[in-house]
Amino acid sequence: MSRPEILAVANVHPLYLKALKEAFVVHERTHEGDPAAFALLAPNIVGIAAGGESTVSRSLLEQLPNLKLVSVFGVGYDGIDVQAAIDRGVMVTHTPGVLTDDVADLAMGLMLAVSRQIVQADQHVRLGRWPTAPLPLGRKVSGSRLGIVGLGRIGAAIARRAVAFDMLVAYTARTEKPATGFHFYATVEQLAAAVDFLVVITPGGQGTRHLINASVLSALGPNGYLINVARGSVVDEQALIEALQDGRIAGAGLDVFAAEPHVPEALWRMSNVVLTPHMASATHQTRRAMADLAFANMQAGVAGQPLLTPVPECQALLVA
Ligand code: NAP
Ligand code: 8YV
Repeated sequence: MSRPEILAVANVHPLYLKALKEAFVVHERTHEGDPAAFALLAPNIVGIAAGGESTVSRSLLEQLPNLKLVSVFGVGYDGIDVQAAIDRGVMVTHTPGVLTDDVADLAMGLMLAVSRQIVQADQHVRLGRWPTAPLPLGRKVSGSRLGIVGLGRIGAAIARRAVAFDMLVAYTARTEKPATGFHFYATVEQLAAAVDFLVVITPGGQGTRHLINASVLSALGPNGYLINVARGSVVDEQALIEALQDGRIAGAGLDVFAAEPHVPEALWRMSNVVLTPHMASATHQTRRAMADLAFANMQAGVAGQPLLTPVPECQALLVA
């Protein structure tokens, strides 16, 4: 029996691709590389494999008359036109939960790295400066005030870690969560004004675009640190660079950027900034779990079986 055919768009992780290739015929970015061949094979495509940073547009979806699902390797799916998929009866799945711990760990790591100057301290030792010059003092994390923008799965995991650091946790989200016992602020600006560290962990997309703007950064203030492990689009990057240059905030820990993999050179030069290449979920264990879940969703969707983790918009459809 012939194997079902899948289209892999840009940014699909190799572990996920490997699993797919064992079960399906995988066309890798054929729509970009060979449009003529793609036009011929498009009616055969039943699944799209994507990553958290992939784009799946309405126009691509419209070219695939027999598509059943888009299975995203990642919890964020802001690059997928979910409404266009739903309009065509196509389901979208993602990988929530399995990466929560890793992302929360990296958020804590960035907070510690930037405030305790771990990167500069390492250079201080390696460059042989220890015998001759003291390292400037850092900033205490334990017992300080943490503001979390987005108290979902990952935000809550960051809060649990912060409680163990005796931090005073507050948050903002679309909805208040009284059961958490943490103080809720209705706006990001109010939250920023009340904390020492502001950690951003919302989805990307239009709903959160530039949620962190110049006013929020000014409210965070010259002793405040911004940590972004969400999406680059959530922060106005130019406003952030200016706030750092002017000393309007103390520093930043950034895992995500507006135009990845390109990071503004202005940020490279700043010693009060720690930069990582969108790697919050990049451990062997978690990437394996993400690949397994994305693959299981693809298998289920192609076979017409119940999906393991449809995105909330599609869950709502399945329930209705
Ligand atoms: P989640 O459980 O859906 O949580 C999202 C949270 O964001 C919710 O608390 C939600 O509020 C809040 N939110 C949404 N829109 C908002 C807005 N306009 N203003 C304020 N808060 C808003 O998702 P998750 O599993 O924690 O993942 C969150 C995001 O992290 C992903 O979508 C992805 O973009 C990012 N991420 C990044 C990496 C990385 O490698 N750096 C890895 C994984 C995930 P409500 O609770 O009120 O709905
Ligand atoms: C991944 C992510 O790096 O899950 C997400 O939303 O941003 C990360 O876990 C990405 O999805 C890999 O494609």
